[in-house]
Amino acid sequence: MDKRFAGTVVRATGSWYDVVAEDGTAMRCRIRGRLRLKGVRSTNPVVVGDVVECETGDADGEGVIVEIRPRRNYVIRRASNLSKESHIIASNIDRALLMVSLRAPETPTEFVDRFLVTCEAYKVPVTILLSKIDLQDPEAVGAFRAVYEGAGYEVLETSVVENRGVEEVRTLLTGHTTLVSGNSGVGKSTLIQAIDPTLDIRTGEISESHHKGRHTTTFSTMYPLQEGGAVIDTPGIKGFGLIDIDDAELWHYFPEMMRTAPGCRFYNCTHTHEPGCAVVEAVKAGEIAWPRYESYLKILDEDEKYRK
Ligand SMILES: Nc1nc2c(ncn2[C@@H]2O[C@H](COP(=O)(O)OP(=O)(O)OP(=O)(O)O)[C@@H](O)[C@H]2O)c(=O)[nH]1
Ligand SMILES: [Mg+2]
Ligand SMILES: [Zn+2]
Repeated sequence: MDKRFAGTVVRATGSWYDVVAEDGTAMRCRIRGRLRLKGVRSTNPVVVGDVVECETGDADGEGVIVEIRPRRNYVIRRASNLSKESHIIASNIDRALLMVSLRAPETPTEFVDRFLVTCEAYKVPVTILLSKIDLQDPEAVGAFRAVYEGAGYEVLETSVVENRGVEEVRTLLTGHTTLVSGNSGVGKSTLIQAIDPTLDIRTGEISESHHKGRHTTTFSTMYPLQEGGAVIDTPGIKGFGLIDIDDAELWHYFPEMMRTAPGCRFYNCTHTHEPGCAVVEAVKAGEIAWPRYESYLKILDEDEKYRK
């Protein structure tokens, strides 16, 4: 291996990074201080999916990441509610798979909508995956599908215990780089393990009494798939705060509002109080789902205090 090489970050712990070079060799690397400074508003300057330049290291066999190549895209959230810092979940991905469970554990609607908004804003194609379908109430599943398919999203259903939908997900993943994200305990790692049983991934047990997921996956990891492509397993996230998205542009990231807004009387309509608002009319007529519009209003309202 040359002294300097390029590779992809396949595992990021915060203190060290596994980088796989183009020739397939893997090396554990650390980062140089100035990379930290560059990503000063981010809690994690180097993320899984990054293509980086490294130098082979010292006697201990570790490398040093000296440069991050420009990212094609990424998914980012506010590190915590009141923080000005951001956390990048992964970069250079072809698709995000948002795993949602309607119960055991329950993914809040607002979490789903915030994640979707971010994917729209950063131009990352996203597919919603309803997990643990064996545990769900069919009516709740139907209602969820109606809302999100109505907005224009593809919704898949899986049950790993009943082996339902797994083949469909395998097909979706093959040949691409996919980020799998969602709350803790929704079954991300279990599904990835089912997609490729040769992988060795730790999954969690949910305590029967209170259905609270334990955080099992602690580091983001990119796994190559046998049939081509790669999948990124991530630690479960609790909240999904938006960052760097202005109030005025928020509705651009709700595809159904984007389709309807050309009918509004005012070009700068915020779709809240204006007369002649086509979006509000569509909500009243049931053409735009109320929960989605409600999320829009909530995000406008709640995020205001964090954005200043
Ligand atoms: N009934 C049922 N249980 C499932 C299914 N998929 C996963 N589980 C269970 O859900 C629990 C959590 O699964 P994990 O795969 O560890 O969840 P995770 O999303 O990776 O969680 P974190 O790593 O904490 O983010 C485990 O006990 C799994 O056995 C499913 O399709 N049906
Ligand atoms: Mg996991
Ligand atoms: Zn309007």
